[in-house]
Amino acid sequence: MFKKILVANRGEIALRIQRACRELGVKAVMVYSEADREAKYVKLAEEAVCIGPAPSPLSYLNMPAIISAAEVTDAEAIHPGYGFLSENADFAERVEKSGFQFIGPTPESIRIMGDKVSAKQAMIRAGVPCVPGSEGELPDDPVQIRRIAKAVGYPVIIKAAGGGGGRGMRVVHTEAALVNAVQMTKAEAGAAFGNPAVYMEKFLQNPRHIEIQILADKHRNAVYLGERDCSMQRRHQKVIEEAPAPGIPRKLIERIGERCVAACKKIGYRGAGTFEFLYENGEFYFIEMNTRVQVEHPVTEWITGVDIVKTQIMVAAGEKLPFTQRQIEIRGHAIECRVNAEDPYKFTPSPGRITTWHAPGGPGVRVDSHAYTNYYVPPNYDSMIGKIIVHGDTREEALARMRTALSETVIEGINTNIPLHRELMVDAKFTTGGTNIHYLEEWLAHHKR
Ligand code: MV4
Repeated sequence: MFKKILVANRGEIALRIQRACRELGVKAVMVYSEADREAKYVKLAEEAVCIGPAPSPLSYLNMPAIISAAEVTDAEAIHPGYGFLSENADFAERVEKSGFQFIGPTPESIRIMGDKVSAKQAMIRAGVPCVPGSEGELPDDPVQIRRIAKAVGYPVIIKAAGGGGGRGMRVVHTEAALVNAVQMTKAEAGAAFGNPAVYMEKFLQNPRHIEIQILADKHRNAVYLGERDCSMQRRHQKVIEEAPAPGIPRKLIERIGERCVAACKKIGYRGAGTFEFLYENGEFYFIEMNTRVQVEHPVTEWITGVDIVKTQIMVAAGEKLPFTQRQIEIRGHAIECRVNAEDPYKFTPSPGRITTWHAPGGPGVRVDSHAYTNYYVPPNYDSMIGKIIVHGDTREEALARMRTALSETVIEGINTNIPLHRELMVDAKFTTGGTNIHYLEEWLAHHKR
């Protein structure tokens, strides 16, 4: 096992990784920007290094500053968390060329999954079902583009190979609009991602967003840890996640989970990863793979009993996965509410000083947050200030626990989306389960204030 790890992130995930290090008896070096001097995990740290000013390009995205911090503190490995440099293949490569272990997959895996065309081709080869569409990048020839769309069937969606997470996509309903839409998406993709390549898929109208969590070691062992339902989202930002996904037969999850595991083994994947699927009419369609630990990992930790962050560190150190697929059992139901510093209905950011912070507690309640009374939420970063996660034997018990937890939560001094969560936890459609990716935005449109 490593003696010392550098945590190249901020906020609640920096604290989460620090906790995993403590449990493993590994020293954690925290890095921080000038805006994060007062962060809890910096105060709790035995070692912390300032890596630059508040703007993330100068600090959390500053590769030389982060690698230098690892060098001066004699860290052996770097955990990138999520966001920032976590899915940057060049960073992973520079980390390894500097003699450190990157806690994540190989740069090659990150690069393949970062290009959505090569990711899809890898998944098709590995037997993972994908959305029907163009085989690879779209050609320039309008005649061929029309022929492909006709074969796929309208509506279609044009997606940038360099996009992902909802960036660089366009839905096309008619042949008349097709070629122009392709050209526009290509131009935007070239400007935004430095890669004009686009591909085409059948546009699924009312899918759910279901993802499969996997963990793999360096010895070609891999397991899936069930699924998460992340359909409750607004503008591609997840708001509520839960596991298991309501109403999806276990047999279907097992089938797709086994496909994901086989794909991991085939491509030599290692570390934590997530296969994102659209789920419609009883079928799974792969769309993207995330090569990092995700915000919503705690719901999976709770239904499986697996510590995903500790396991990431163990497999990066070369250890074998400490469990087999047969030992993974799904128990109960978990729900996560993301707590954002924002207006709950207008969604404008609400940074500033938290004057009161009362976190909820009791049976089946977990709070992952770096915030505390008198903590100043800096305006420079993402508005998520923490997560409330609950577990129950059943979904109904988990919902009741979340309602109780939200009723206990007091955050004053800034606006948060807690009032929105309180309303959603008693919404008839959400509490029934199985809402699709459009539900939250439709709900918000009908609950204007
Ligand atoms: C789609 C789709 C419908 N059909 N692809 C958006 C984020 C990116 N990961 C993929 N996205 C979508 N791809 C096909 N072929 C609809 C979406 C989509 C979406 C997906 C997951 C969660 C929320 C979403 C919101 C709008 C659109």
